[in-house]
This record gives sequence, structure tokens and C-alpha cells, in this order.
Amino acid sequence: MSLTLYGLGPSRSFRCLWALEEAQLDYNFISLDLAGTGPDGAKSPEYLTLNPQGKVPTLVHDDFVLTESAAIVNYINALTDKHLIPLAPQARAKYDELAYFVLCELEQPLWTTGKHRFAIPEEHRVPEVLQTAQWEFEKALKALGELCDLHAQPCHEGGYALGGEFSFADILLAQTFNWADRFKFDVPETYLTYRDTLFARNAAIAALGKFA
Ligand SMILES: N[C@@H](CCC(=O)N[C@@H](CS)C(=O)NCC(=O)O)C(=O)O
Repeated sequence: MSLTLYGLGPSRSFRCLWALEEAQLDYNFISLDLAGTGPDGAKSPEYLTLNPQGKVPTLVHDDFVLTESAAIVNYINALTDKHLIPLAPQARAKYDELAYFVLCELEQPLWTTGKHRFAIPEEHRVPEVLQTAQWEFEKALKALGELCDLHAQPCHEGGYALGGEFSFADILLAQTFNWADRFKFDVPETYLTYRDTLFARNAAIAALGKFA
């Protein structure tokens, strides 16, 4: 089996790198220049055949190609027997609920900020939206408190997003808190401690080592 992850370290592809390490799968990591059109560029004709948006991450498993970080994380779980996503229908549904919440609510204000600070062409940037993004992030943080168990039992006391066991939901959340912290959003101390505890896992350290 050949597994290749195309990405860029400090990006959503870190979710997938970390998941691959937790799953203890053999893989290659190919780091891309997001704007590049050359051989290592995410906008090269070759890469665009894998990922038509020229974005990262992309996973290639033999001749199977998959984009979208959360779909890749789910697929990685399917390739391992380590049970990193709950199996029972309601527990699985709760994982999905949190995963979609991270993607649709929590990370969106961060991505809006990234786009309007640097990622989209200057003529399309709207500086006023940055304040709205801050407000939306605070609102999402409040909702998160109701959705997951981190308040009941913080991670450094043995708690994880879905309860007593580590799951890929923790990767999605911790990476997103880290992103928020890098963008200087106000992230409550409990969530930063949670991020730090998770980033100290061997698999996270190994994944970070791929682009250090
Ligand atoms: N929903 C996608 C978003 C992918 C995405 O936007 N990736 C960014 C890096 S985090 C990217 O490749 N940006 C380059 C671009 O927009 O051209 C996912 O979660 O994989």
C-alpha cells in the first residue's frame, strides 16, 4: 500500500499528518508551496489533477485520491484498527456533530480572517469583516462549551472532546485552537492547556517534526 499526503506543515494538512501518526501508518509527506506553479507547487498542472482547487491537503492511496482534511482524517481511521473514531452509532454521530461544528462554525471565522488578511487577492479583501469574524469566533466558542465534554473534565485531568478517550475529534479541535492562537484570537486558557496537552502526544510531536 502506498500512502502519500500532500500538504504544508502549519495548515489544515497538519490534522492529517497527526492522524497518520496516531494511526501508525507508513506514509510519505510531500510539502508544497501553496502559490507555486513549479514541480513542488500546489498550482502546478500535475497537482491540479489531484486537487482541482490547488489546495492542501490531498491524500493519495495507491490510485485513490481524496481531498478535504476531515474526510482524509475519517479515511485514515478506516485504514487502521486503532479505533480513533467511535463506532457505535450515537457515539459516531456525536463525533460527526463535533467535526462538522469545527469545520462549519469554529474554523470559519479563522479562515475568513486568513482570507481577508492575506490569502485572497487584495482587491477582494474587506477589512471590516475581521471584526465580524472575531465576534463569530466568540459565539462559536460559547456553543462549543455545550457540545463537548472539555468543561466537565479538562484534558489535563484526563478529559477529551468526546469524553474519556482520545479520538480524532481532539485533533480537529486542538489544531483549530492552535490556529486561533496563531491568529491572536482570544482562546480561553482551558482550551490552550487542552491544545498543549494534546500537542505533547508522541504522534503530534512526530507530525510537527515533519515540517520543523
Ligand atoms: N476545506 C478544505 C480547505 C483546504 C484549504 O483551504 N487549504 C488551504 C491551506 S489550510 C490552502 O490550500 N490554501 C491555498 C489556496 O487557497 O489557494 C480542507 O479542510 O481540506
